[in-house]
Amino acid sequence: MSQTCGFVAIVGRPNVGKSTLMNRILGQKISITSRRPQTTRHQVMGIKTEDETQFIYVDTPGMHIMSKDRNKAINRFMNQAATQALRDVDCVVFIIDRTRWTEEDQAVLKRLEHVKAPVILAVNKVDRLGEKGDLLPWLAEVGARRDFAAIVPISAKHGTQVDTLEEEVAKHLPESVHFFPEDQITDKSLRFMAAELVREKVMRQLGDELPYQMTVEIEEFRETERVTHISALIPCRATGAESYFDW
Ligand SMILES: Nc1nc2c(ncn2[C@@H]2O[C@H](COP(=O)(O)OP(=O)(O)OP(=O)(O)O)[C@@H](O)[C@H]2O)c(=O)[nH]1
Ligand SMILES: [Mg+2]
Repeated sequence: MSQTCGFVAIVGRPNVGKSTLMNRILGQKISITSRRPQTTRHQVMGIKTEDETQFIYVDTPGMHIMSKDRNKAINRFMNQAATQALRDVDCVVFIIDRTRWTEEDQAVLKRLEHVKAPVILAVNKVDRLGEKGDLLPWLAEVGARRDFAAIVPISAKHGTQVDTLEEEVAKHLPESVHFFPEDQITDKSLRFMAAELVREKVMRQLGDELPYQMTVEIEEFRETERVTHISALIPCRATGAESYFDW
């Protein structure tokens, strides 16, 4: 049997569950998640190889409407990262949060207008759907907004129907040799993952006290035979300290 392999962009507004979905599909934490919007800042690849099929998922920062606030540079950077992921992909998974359609979802849909690759709509967080009867009419309504290749209600958190979504994605992967070795699961280094995990813990533990202008720099990453020594610096921007950050 011939091999198939392709890139699959996971897009949507902040906080809809893109990274949770990628981790669920991969069966491990590749991309950090939190209750706060704008958790993902960089594109992260999650690679899944099953027999002759290789899926290369690209988790993206949430696309959002840019405000004229102090975070302008990072907003622009994150939107660009998300848009770039749409070039040359074989399939797009567009995620929304249940039946809550916002201006930002509309903006993402607009950005998908020129995308030639098939777009699958994943209606996420159905585990938290209040009125289950609202779903069917909503699927019909949202389905009229674009010619989606498929519409799949899922719960990324609990895994509901995620296998159905993967089957839909697999239909659009072209015949190709695999780009990555079978056992590789991401394009990111251990050092990057360490920084991301620290950032996730800070975001989760500090909640509302956390300033958005926070980053993590790994100062030491030293692997010895049994222990890896990691030290991280967590700069937080105070007023007047803008120049410290390159974003
Ligand atoms: N109940 C429920 N919660 C979910 C589901 N999927 C994601 N979440 C929660 O939604 C929040 C946001 O999830 P993320 O995966 O970080 O969302 P994201 O789209 O990657 O967000 P950004 O990276 O900020 O754009 C987290 O608290 C998740 O636990 C789901 O299927 N059901
Ligand atoms: Mg994310």
